[in-house]
Amino acid sequence: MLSTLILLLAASPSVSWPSSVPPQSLVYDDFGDTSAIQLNGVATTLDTPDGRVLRLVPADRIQGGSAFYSSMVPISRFSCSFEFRITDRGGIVNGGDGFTFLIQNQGVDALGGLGEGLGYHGIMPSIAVEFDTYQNSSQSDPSSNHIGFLRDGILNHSSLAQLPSQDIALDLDDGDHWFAWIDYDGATVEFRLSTDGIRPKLANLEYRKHLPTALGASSAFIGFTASTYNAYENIDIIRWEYGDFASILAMGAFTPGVAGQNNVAILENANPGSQMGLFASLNPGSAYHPRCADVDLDLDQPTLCSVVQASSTGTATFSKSIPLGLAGTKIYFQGARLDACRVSNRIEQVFH
Ligand SMILES: [Ca+2]
Ligand SMILES: [Ca+2]
Repeated sequence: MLSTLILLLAASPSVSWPSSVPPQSLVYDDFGDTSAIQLNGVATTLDTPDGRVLRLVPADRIQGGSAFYSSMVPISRFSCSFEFRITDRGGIVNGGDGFTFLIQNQGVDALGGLGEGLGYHGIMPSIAVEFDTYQNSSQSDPSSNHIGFLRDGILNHSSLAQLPSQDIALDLDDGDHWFAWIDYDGATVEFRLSTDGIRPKLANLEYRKHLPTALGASSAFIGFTASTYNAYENIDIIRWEYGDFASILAMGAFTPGVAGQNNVAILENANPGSQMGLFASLNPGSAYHPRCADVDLDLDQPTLCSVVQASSTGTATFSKSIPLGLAGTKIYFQGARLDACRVSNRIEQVFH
């Protein structure tokens, strides 16, 4: 009977970015307004088929650019995500050199060494993730297409032996849209990557580090660096979001809790404007993993049965007509933000 309910209520999950700015967060759906961003070197904004993007470097020789949010932001815990696209690769080999997302406390105008330096070389103190599209033997690069953690302006993988890196099968500079997530829970930085906009269940890379100690402060500048040399490509950031890690979502029981009637459950403390999903199952899960909203629910065989957009005050209201046939059946529900790592408490509901 529940499966019938789920089919009736099913809605396709959609990836969406918040359209409003929650407190203490930054959300750039495009870069039409960069008044709060410091652009360094050749970094600029440009109208493209993706809208007005942040172009870190153009497809030309020996270029370097960086961009930082002008104000320091809290780094004790955070969730960051962005979309990027690398186009028109050319020059020697097949495009280069790549870019970094970094957290640094050198200054808002920081721009490091070009070419193999990714505009990052020498920036310290800092922690970065690299999107490296050119293999430099002098940096012990594992391939011409890899991601990795970097620190303190050092790019040499031999010197960074304790920091994880990973070859990527698809070319990062293949001209397609790519999506990245960097989450920090106060202990471990997790780095995820996908081409479909769906946040992967498992992190590509993890780096256990106390960032406030590494950065020398509980706040820092966040942004991007990029460079070219004799290989080049356009490197565009299309969207960017940074905010507090894992807001606590709270979902209450359905009211009036009567089968055959319309029932309402309210989920609070969601990110304003974000897409919230309601999941249902006949069984509770065996483990609780509150950091993986999109997949790791505390439900066994959960089904997404409703998607709503959170209000400007962070409330999502799920309204469901519960079939009479479900009277007396215990159903487990959980709310989750669909494009990030946020899940609510699990509720148990018996409709009378
Ligand atoms: Ca390289
Ligand atoms: Ca590298």
